Amino acid sequence: MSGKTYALMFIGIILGGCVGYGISLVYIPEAVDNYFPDNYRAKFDGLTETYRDLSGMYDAAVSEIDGLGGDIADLQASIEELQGHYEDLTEAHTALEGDNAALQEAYLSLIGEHEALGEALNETQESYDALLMQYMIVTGEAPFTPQTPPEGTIRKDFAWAYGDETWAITLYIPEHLYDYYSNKTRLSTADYSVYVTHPLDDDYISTIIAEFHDIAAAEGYDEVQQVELVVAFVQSLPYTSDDVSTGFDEYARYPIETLVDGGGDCEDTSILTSAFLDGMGYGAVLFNLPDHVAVGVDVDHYGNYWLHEDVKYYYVETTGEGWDIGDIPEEHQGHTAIVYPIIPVPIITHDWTGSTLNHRLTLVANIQNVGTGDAEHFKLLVAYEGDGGEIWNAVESTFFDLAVGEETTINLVANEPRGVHTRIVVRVLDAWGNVMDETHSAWLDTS
Ligand SMILES: [Ca+2]
Ligand SMILES: [Ca+2]
Repeated sequence: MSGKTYALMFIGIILGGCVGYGISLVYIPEAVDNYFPDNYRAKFDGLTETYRDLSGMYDAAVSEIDGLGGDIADLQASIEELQGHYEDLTEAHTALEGDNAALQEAYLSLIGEHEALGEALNETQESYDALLMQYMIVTGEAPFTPQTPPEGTIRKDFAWAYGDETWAITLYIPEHLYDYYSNKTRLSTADYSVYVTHPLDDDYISTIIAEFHDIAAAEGYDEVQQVELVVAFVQSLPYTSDDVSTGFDEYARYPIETLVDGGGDCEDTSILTSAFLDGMGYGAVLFNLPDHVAVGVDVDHYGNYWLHEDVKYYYVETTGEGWDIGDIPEEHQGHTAIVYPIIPVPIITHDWTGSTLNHRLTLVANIQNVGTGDAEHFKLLVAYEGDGGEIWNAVESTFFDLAVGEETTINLVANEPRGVHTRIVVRVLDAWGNVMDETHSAWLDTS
């Protein structure tokens, strides 16, 4: 054998030894134990354990991540679905907005049409009323079935001439007012102002005055022309004497009655005229003349007037057409007039019973205020009257007040005069001693 061969054999023996030793370390733990100290083995085992734990945790984390990935995919799908819904809703909302705008436009256009129709209706109504009035003026009668008046009212159409024109108004007079006034007991007074100052009709009278004001405003009338317009209206009402229309004479009508009845005689038309003029704010009075009643008005005019408390009240004739302010019909000229202002006044009525015992009269009187103003400091008087007008044994009550619509009972005792021809007289006196109401017994002869 050569040297080279020996060398190679020697290297082979060394390599084989090394490999054998390495194999013994891997496959025989005792070999490792023998080779490495104890604490290294324990550390190795601990690390191996830790590695296994971490590996388990890693696997669990991976599986969890997989699970979360699934959830994320689900959420993504939900988001996409909601996105789709949102887009659908947006589209629907836009469509509805469009519809709403179209409806709004249609609504506005309908409102416009409604207003135009309302206006056209009013114009038609006015034309109809005007035509009806013209027809009535020409023929003196109503041509068509008149429109149904509002419930509880009485329709009255009036037409009258003033200032080269014919004017027309239609009144719907509340039935309850007419019923109230026409059923009211007539007052025994020559002061017709209470028919004007009664308050129940004031609001309704104002609505008629508003119609006069409309005409006056449109025509630019001054004060005198406004009075003339109203006077011409009343003068155009037909004259109806009381005994023909009511069955008895001197039946005074409240303004509403004269309007519904369509006319009256002098006190009725004077009451109506003064109600209008007073309501319009003019100073107005009533004139009582022999067998006649007229109105006085405080305007700047010329002609006949009566002075009352330093104010000139120009005469206004309310019956018959064509009388100007200040004109007095011939038959009423040259008389004295009693002037009644249009102010609320008490109107007193009374009745009584009396009994006489031992020449002493016991009187029980019932007194009522049927006027429009309160009675203050009034007195009751009882006495015996001789046929020459002498007054015997007068007895007066203490003062009493009586508000509008109230009544009271008063007892008085008076001595009967002996052996005379006499009658009992009972008077209600105002605070100044004026006789407001008076009644008498029949004539009798005392013992
Ligand atoms: Ca009145
Ligand atoms: Ca009358």
